[in-house]
Amino acid sequence: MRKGLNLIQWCPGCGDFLILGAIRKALQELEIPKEDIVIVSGVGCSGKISQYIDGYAAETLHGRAIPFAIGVKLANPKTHVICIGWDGDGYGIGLWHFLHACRRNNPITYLVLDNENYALTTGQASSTTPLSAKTRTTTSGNTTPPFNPVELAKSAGCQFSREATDSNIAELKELIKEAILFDWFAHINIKQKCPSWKRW
Ligand SMILES: Cc1ncc(C[n+]2csc(CCOP(=O)(O)OP(=O)(O)O)c2C)c(N)n1
Ligand code: SF4
Ligand SMILES: [Mg+2]
Repeated sequence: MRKGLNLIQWCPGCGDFLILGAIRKALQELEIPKEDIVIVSGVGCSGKISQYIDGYAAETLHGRAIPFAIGVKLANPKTHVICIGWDGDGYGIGLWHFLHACRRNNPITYLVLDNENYALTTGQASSTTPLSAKTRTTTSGNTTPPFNPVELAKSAGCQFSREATDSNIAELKELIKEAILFDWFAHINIKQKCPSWKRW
């Protein structure tokens, strides 16, 4: 795929810019040859993020990035497969893939950009929207309790599941490096700024 032809079209102030920077820097510091990197993304505002990172890229379907990523890893176990998802993508429509990957301990890195809403489709409530938050689908305040992705992952058997934020990029970069070097399924839930829709 020819890269660099797709301009980034995220809103000003979006946390995706910082997270992209942290992923790029982590890979650079680990000195992994780009031929050994496969970035697999699902669908969300930054679904094209796989095209902005040096390495092979696959932009897959909403909620279906994990099975695709596992397939890549099975076909070529030497590659570092980094799967990128979002709260609606990975904790909503694709939730069961996440839980089974935790249970099976498939050796991929799974980064979830959690802005606590369905941003690309204009700000509906997701599985991580806090109680009382007003969204396009919870106009009087959310009454459905969110789940905690890290606790959920651990309860499904995940041995590496951490919480991070786009407010501390140095820490996030180090955590991403740790996750990539972990031999089995490694999950990071990254709390992400979304100034356009997340107003809580
Ligand atoms: C199978 C399927 N269902 C629904 C959609 C529509 N859709 C596109 S993005 C999206 C939600 C995105 O929310 P999230 O995954 O949290 O990513 P964000 O945009 O917040 O970064 C939905 C429902 C789709 N693309 N494919
Ligand atoms: S809607 Fe939110 S997540 Fe999407 S690009 Fe804008 S700020 Fe980023
Ligand atoms: Mg989201």
